Amino acid sequence: MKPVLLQLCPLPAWDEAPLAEAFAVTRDPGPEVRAIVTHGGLGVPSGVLEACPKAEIVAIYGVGYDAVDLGACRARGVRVTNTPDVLTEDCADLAVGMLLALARGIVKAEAFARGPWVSGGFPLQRRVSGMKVGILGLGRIGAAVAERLRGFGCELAYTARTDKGNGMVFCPDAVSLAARSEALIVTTLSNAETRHIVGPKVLAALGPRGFLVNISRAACVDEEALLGALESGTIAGAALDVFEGEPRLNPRFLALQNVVLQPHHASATEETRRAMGQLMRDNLAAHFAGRALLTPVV
Ligand code: 8YV
Repeated sequence: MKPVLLQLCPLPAWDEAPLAEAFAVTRDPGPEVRAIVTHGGLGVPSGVLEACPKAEIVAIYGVGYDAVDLGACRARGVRVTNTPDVLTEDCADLAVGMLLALARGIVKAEAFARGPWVSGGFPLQRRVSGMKVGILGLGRIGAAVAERLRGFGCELAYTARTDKGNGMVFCPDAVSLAARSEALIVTTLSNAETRHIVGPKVLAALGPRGFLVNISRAACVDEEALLGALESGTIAGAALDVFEGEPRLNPRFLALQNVVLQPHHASATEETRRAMGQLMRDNLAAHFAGRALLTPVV
């Protein structure tokens, strides 16, 4: 008999078909569920583990595991896997694209070009090449962002748990990083330690010429403080791929001209989503074949 798999999130057809081959897929939690599939933002909502007492594994279609209660999984002996590495390059690409879009006003320029195009009417923008950029959290994605921005001749600094001795300027905390940065790119993990790590002090340190880019999680930024800073011009602008309460955005964002808003799609290319789906399914297959998990979190 096929093991029962609870699918909590929509998946592309190229994943749903092989999942349905290998598992009895259900959308409802229940006592017969042995595997749970979910995405990074959704995680495992409260009550689901309790409703699935025979669950053995949670396979996350995404790298972030902040929405899964790892302690509860450990206590129940539930394994957790995610999909790191395969999405690193896309996330870094989008972060750099968002910085370019924000600093160069690419989205507003497109609207302007569609008309009325008044000669000399589009305001001068800001240069990214050579910019002082701070990377908040130099993990895999942060390092890939740094690699790209080196090609732009940016002056790079970062925070991390330890000084990596990599030739970039190490800052011990987010405030000192923001103070030396014209753009701050949030690539850190989301956890209790990094919750609202970008708050009033960091925004003040970034200053009226500073840009913020967030491709991590909304929880890393104090959204109220950010909205206030954007509205008052305390910072120059923000490019955001993640929002509190997404997919519903705080309407205050929509009234702003100094933002670039993205629909949480840093990993959303066909190539990467295929690789994420494959890795997620390979982890499930390994578990049910009694082999070592490829990318275990727990
Ligand atoms: C996706 C993500 O939004 O990897 C993550 O943690 O947030 C993204 O890649 C998601 O998990 C896929 O729907």
